[in-house]
Amino acid sequence: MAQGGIYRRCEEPENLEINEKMESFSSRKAGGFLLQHCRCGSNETSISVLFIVTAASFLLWTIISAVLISKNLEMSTQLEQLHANQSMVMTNGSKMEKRLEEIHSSHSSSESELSKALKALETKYEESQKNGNEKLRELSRDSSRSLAEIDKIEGALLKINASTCQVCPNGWLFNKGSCYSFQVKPGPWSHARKACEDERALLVVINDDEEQSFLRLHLKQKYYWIGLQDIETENKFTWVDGSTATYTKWGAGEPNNYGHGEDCVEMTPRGWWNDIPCGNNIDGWICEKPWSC
Ligand SMILES: [Ca+2]
Ligand SMILES: [Ca+2]
Ligand SMILES: [Ca+2]
Repeated sequence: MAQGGIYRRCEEPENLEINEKMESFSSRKAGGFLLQHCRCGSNETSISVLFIVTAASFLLWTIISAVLISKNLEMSTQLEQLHANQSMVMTNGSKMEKRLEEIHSSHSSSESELSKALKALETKYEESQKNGNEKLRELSRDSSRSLAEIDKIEGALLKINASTCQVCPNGWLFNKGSCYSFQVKPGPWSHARKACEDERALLVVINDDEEQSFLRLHLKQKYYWIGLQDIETENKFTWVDGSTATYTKWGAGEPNNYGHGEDCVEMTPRGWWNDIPCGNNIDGWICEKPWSC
């Protein structure tokens, strides 16, 4: 059809309008623009141009096809590469999943072992605690037995001492580690003091209310010298052992140092203390010495 159009344009110039339309139609195809410059050439020229156009079209088509094929191959290659990458990713994913499973399994195994070890430790601790408590009870029993044995030994020792020791001399009274002798022999304070010393004793030194109460029980309505005096310094009462009087049991208004002076102390039948002249001859005196075996 294109060739017919060209022939008509060259042979029938009067049909210019038709030819122009044909040229316009041909120009929309490959190489059509070349026909616009061949209005009145020879047939050979037209054929050559047509050949050139056809060759150029073919060449262009070939190039485009080659480019398309190349692009297609490149895309295929890329697609294959993507498939390969996807496979690799999937393979790696599977490996990672497997590794995670292994780690999880290992973790579960370790946790189980730790749990077992912890239970074993708890069991050992409970056993140790039980054994420790049993040992403590045993020690406590041993301690009780030892204390009982010590008590027995002490009792035996006391019996031995009682059989070999005389707690106080005959006629002396025992109280709280001391022996007391109530001597009913009239005489002054200095005589009483010497008489006690002759017995390896002292005129009684009354240290507290307990001792005072014990002595009061044995007065038998008599007056006795005790080891208290203020001979050296008026109103500074000291005991025969050199100690200062801290505990006292003075009667009402005593000590009053009455008359020409009163520097020695007696115990009245009711147990009260009274300062009187040291030279008075009263009923007697009380000696005291520590208990000894
Ligand atoms: Ca005493
Ligand atoms: Ca006095
Ligand atoms: Ca007096």
